[in-house]
Amino acid sequence: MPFLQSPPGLGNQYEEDFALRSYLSRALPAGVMAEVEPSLRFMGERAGGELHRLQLADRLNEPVLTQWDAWGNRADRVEPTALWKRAERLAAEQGVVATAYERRHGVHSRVHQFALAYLFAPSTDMYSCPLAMTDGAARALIAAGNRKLIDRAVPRLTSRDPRRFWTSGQWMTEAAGGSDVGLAETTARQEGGRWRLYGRKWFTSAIGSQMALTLGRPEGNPAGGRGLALFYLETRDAQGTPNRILVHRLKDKLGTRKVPTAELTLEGTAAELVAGTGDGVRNIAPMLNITRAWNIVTACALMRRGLALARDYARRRFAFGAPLAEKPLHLDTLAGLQAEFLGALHLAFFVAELLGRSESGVASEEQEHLLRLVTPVAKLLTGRQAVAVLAEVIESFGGAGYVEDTGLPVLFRDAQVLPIWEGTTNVLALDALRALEAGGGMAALKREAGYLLQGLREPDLVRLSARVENTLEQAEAWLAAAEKAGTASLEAGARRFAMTLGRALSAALLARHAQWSLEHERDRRALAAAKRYAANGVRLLADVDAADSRLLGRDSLD
Ligand code: MFK
Repeated sequence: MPFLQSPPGLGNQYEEDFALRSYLSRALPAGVMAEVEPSLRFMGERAGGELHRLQLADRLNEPVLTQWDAWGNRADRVEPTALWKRAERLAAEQGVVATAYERRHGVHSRVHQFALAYLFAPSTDMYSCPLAMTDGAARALIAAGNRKLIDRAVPRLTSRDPRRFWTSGQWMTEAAGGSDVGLAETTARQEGGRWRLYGRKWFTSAIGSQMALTLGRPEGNPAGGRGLALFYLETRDAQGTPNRILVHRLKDKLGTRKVPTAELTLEGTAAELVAGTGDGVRNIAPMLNITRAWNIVTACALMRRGLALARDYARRRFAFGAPLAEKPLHLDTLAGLQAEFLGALHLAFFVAELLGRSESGVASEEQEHLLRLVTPVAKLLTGRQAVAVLAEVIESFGGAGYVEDTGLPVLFRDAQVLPIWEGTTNVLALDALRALEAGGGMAALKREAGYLLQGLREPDLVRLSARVENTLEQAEAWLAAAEKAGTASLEAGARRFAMTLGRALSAALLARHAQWSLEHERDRRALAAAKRYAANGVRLLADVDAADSRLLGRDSLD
C-alpha cells in the first residue's frame, strides 16, 4: 500500500516571502527597491527550484579528503559536493559577497547583499560558511589598510567571475585556544626573510579556500591575544602545490556535514603579516563581526525555510478530518514560531543597515556603538532561536520530520551550529558586556528604541512600547546592580541580560514595522507578530543569585 502523502514544496523563495518583501519595501527607497528586486527574484527562483532539487538529490554526498596521490605524494585535496560547486559559481555570479563591496546602492548595499545571502543560504548546504569568511577576510584586510594584500586578495574575494573568485578561510581555533583564542600555540618565525607558521589548527571550516587569515605568535612575543599576530596565507602556489599545510582529517560532525572542516598542521607555511607583529585578536575582530552578521542572517534563513516547509505541509496533511492548516492548536504553534522568526528577521536587517552605514562612513558615533553592541546580542539571540524554532518545525511534521529522506532533520542539525560558530552564546554574552564597557552602547540602544517607538499609534503597539522601554530601564538597572555586586554576578547574568536587550530591540523593530504595515499595506500580520513576540517573552532578567548558580551548576558543595 503506497504512502500517499504529498511532500512539502517550495516556490520562488523571494516571491513567497511576504515578510522580506514588506521589510524591503519600507527600508529601501523605491528606486533602489526597483533596482535590486530582479536579483532577489532570480535568487528566490533558484533557491526554491534548481538548488533545492539538487540539495535533495545530493543529500547523501559529503566532501571527500584525499591525502595522498597514487605515487605517494601528499595531495591533501578536498572534493566538495556537487551542490557546493554549483553554489560557488552562483554565489560569484550573483555577487553574494561582491554586492557589499561594489556599493552600487550606498548604505543600502549591505541590506541588498544580506537579502541575497538569506535567500541563497538555506538551499546551499551551508555554503554561506565560506562566503561569510570571504566577506570577513575582505573586510579585515581593508580595515588593516595593508595595501599590498588588499590589491592582491580583495579583487578576488569580491569578484563576480567564478574563474577569478577566491574564498577565504578563518583559521583561528586551536585545541588549546578555542573560545579563548589568546591561548593559541601556533608560532611564527622569520626564515630567509619571510614568515613561516608552525602549529596545529583544530577546526578549519571550508578547507577548500584559496587563502586564509590566521593567527600565529611571533617568536619572543608575550602570551595572550596581544602577543598573536594576524597572518595572510595562500593555501597553494601557482602550480597547485600545498603551502606546507597537511590536512589530517575532516571532522565527523553532528551537522554542517557538507562543510569540510579539517584538522591540519602548518609545517613552515609561508605567510605575511597583515597588520604588525601583535594585537592579532584585535586585528581579526573585523572579520569576526562580519561572520557573526552572516551567522545572524543564516539563522533567519534556516528558520524561514523550516517554516515555509511546515506551512506548505500543513495545507497538504489531513488529520482528524481537516488539513493541519485548519487546526487551531497547530496554527497557534506555527504562529509562535513565525513571531520568533520575524523578530529575528528585523533584528538581522537592522544589523545590516548599521553595517551599511558604518562601511559607507556615514554612521554616527552612537550608531557605531550600537553596531558593536547589537552584533553579539543579535548573534546569540538568533542562534538560540534557530535551534528552538527548527526543533518545533521537525515536530510539526510528526514522524516524517524525524526521517532523513524527507530532507528535514538536516535543517535541525545544521541549525545547532549557529549558537556555536563564531562564538558560543555565553562567549557572545560576555562580548556584549565588553562592548558596553567601551561606553555609549546602552544609551545608544535606549535612544534607538525610543526612536523606533515614537511613531506608534495602534493601541496594542503603544502598550508594547511602554513594555519595551520599561524592560530596557530594568536591564540598565540590573547592569548597574550587577557591576556593584562584582564580576561573578555580572558574568552569571550576562546571557539573560544580553537576551533581554535583543528581545527588547526585536520587539521595538517589530512594533515599528507593524505600524508602517498597517498604514501602508493595510496588513495586520506584522501587528500579530509584534504582539505574539511580546507574549513569548521580552524580559528574561531573573532574580538569580550567582552563589546559587555556582551551587546548582556544579552540583557539589564548595
Ligand atoms: C553562517 C556563517 C557563519 C560563519 C562561519 C564561519 C566558520 C568559521 C568557524 C570559526 O572560525 S568558529 C571560531 C569562532 N571563534 C570565535 O568566535 C572566538 C570566540 N571568542 C571571542 O570572541 C573572545 O571574546 C575573544 C577571542 C575575542 C577574546 O580574546 P581576548 O584576547 O581575551 O580579547 P580581548 O582582550 O577582550 O580583546 C582584544 C582586543 O580586540 C580589544 O581591543 P584593544 O586591544 O583595543 O583593547 C577588544 O576590544 C577587541 N575586540 C574583541 N572582540 C571584538 C573586538 N573589537 C571589535 N569587535 C569585537 N567583536
